[in-house]
Amino acid sequence: MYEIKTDLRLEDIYTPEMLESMKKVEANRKSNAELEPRRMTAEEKDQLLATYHPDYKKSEFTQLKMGPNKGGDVPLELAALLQGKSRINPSEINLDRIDYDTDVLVIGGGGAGSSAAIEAHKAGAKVMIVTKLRIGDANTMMAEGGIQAADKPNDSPAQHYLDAFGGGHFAAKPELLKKLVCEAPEAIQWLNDLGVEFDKAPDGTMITTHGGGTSRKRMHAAKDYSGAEIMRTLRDEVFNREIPVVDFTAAIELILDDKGCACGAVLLNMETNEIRIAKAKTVIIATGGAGRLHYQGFPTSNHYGATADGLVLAYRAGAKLLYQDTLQYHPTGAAFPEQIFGALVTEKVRSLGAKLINKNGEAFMHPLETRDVSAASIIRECSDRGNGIKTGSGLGVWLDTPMIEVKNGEGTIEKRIPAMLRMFGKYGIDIRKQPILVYPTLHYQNGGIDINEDCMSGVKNLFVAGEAVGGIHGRNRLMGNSLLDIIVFGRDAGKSAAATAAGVTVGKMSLDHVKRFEDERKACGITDDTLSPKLLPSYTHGNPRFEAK
Ligand code: MEZ
Repeated sequence: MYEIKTDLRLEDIYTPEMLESMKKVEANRKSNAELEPRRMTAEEKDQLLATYHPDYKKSEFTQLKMGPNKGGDVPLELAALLQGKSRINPSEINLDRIDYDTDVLVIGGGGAGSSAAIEAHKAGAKVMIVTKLRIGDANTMMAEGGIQAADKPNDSPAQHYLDAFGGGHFAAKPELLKKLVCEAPEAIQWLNDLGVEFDKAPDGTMITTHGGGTSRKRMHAAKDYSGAEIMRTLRDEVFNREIPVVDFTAAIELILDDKGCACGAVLLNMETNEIRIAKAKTVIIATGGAGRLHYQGFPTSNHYGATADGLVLAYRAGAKLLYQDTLQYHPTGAAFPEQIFGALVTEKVRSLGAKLINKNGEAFMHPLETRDVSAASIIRECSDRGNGIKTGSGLGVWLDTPMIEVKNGEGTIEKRIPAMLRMFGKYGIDIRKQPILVYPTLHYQNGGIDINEDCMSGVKNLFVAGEAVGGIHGRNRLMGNSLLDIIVFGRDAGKSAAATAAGVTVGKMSLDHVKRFEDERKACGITDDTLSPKLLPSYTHGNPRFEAK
């Protein structure tokens, strides 16, 4: 039995206003637990999103002035980076001095990069991973609630497809989404065989739950440490295969050959500032998301290095982006206490039965609407409706965690969501007894680099996997489909990159595309000399070379 050790009394933790509101939540708990709030109609959802979802706030977006997506809308922060200034002067880089020579260069050491490296290695290619932090410092590690796959008798990939296609506003690229759902059962089996400790019933069948927008229980989990458990297993496999991993080394430009094919990267050693050159027959971008750009000032659930680097590298090399104007705000980021502001409160809390409650103790929405709808609904409750609860730095609504044990019995929280119990327990909050305060947090980049079915971008021999891809999920992603896409597309990118590499002879290596990009910047009158890729968030102090101007 987990104990919350604290000398704090509730009055030491919460404001009087919070305690007053908490009493109403407690008084209504039983009736709210029995209530089935109705689902919104399609029209209600559209109107809600248009009015309250951050993606619809026009003043936060601008049109790109240059590059393959010229004229397309992007968030202001991303525009500055996509049209930013290179960290190198191409004429100062000696491409004749090769530091690393490999068949497949994987940029990024998260779940997608590791899966890609494992499969490329299995296919017989010489492969290496470069990562600007350490292998496993990635959003994969931060994912909690689970991974989807339609592998139960009452389910099917077709059903999974319909859920995800609708949840993504019918905008997903059909061929990518089809691959995602059809290869999902095999992905789970692959992870299970590698050693992921999925939650299982005594007879060995996987325990599955619902997520927002799912019509069947298909969320497979390792308690609420699912991403960490998957990353642990993948990292072990990378190490077991003795795949070289170059830590603390960021890719700061791609290298193309004289035929315009990707053939390596300019690397920056983050500790010594030295430039290194990697030559490769094929390159895989698996650099993850962008939460640390803090779009619109939102806090984030993302890891420290999530700064959209791969999008910048690929864009400068000529690859098109898709849905670069759509972000996911996870409905339930921690809003209180301040020390964990923006941290992920897994959707699994709602899958297990906790409801979202306003300051008057009312369950104001169905807890398992899709994420964009849920986030917009919470924002509305806290803004125009005036039903939010004041926290130190803003507002939040209650997520009534004790309701989980009202519905499922004592012990459920410790057994199914121990990470949540511990995260709040550190601050004297026992989520078995007290509800928690939540508000949307920047969680996922729905858009990214456009790829074909073989995971290749618009630049030849440049493959992409994971959160850096755009189009798999459309304009909104369902819970558990990201841990799934890093495995499905990571593995496939690794296989495709290895197969392609077998037939590649690298031509003359060049950085002419970087020169051309700089010329285009000048021709378009771009005077903002923000350095990109960003590499680390702006609140980093220290080496000014890493900081955006
Ligand atoms: O897919 C996700 O983003 C995920 C599993 C997050 C969560 O709520 O746990």
